Amino acid sequence: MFRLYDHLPSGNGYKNRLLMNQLGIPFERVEVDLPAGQTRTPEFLKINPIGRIPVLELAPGKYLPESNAILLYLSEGTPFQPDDRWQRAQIFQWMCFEQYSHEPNIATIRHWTRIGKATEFKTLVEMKRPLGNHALRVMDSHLREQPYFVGQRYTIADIALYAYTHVAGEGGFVLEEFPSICRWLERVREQPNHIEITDPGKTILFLA
Ligand SMILES: N[C@@H](CCC(=O)N[C@@H](CS)C(=O)NCC(=O)O)C(=O)O
Repeated sequence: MFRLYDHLPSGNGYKNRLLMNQLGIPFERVEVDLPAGQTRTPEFLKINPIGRIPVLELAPGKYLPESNAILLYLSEGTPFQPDDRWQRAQIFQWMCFEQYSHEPNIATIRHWTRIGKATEFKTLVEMKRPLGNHALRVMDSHLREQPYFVGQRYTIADIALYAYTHVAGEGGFVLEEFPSICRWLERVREQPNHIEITDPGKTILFLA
């Protein structure tokens, strides 16, 4: 059975949990205690030298880190990743956007807010918030014309972007200002076998 090294509040981990649920792939979630520093222990660094979750263990000792690489791996040959070359390239395009323009600005502010450090990181928050809002504007304008990010249907591009967008309010982003995003969030929530970010599934603890 696949194992996902994960941390429940993580949007990156959630992308992979959500897809595996929607594909009906059984997996065991290994909860890694980030606040306790477990990602930086020698035991975890053997799993991912970068010291970050999520990591998918495909077979004993065979590890794949990076949430979007995991999405690509799991969705190959399924309706979540089209065969069409142009559509696949557009999926990669949105995933790069997510990692470069969206997650670093929206997920970080959400994280600092959740752990009560938004004031301590005030300068960074002030720098990142307009960049996060810009990313949301880009998404909203794209979704004004289309129901999903690529090919008029739900794909891993939507999963990659849904993860931190739907909880952006936890970082003080005002999603109501982006009506096309709000309608898209609803469409994503209505997909079969959708799970919430708070759903732990079958979980064991990482012991290090
Ligand atoms: N690009 C990576 C980012 C992974 C990442 O930033 N993980 C965070 C949690 S969301 C983490 O493990 N932080 C722990 C640490 O830095 O020690 C991905 O998409 O998987």
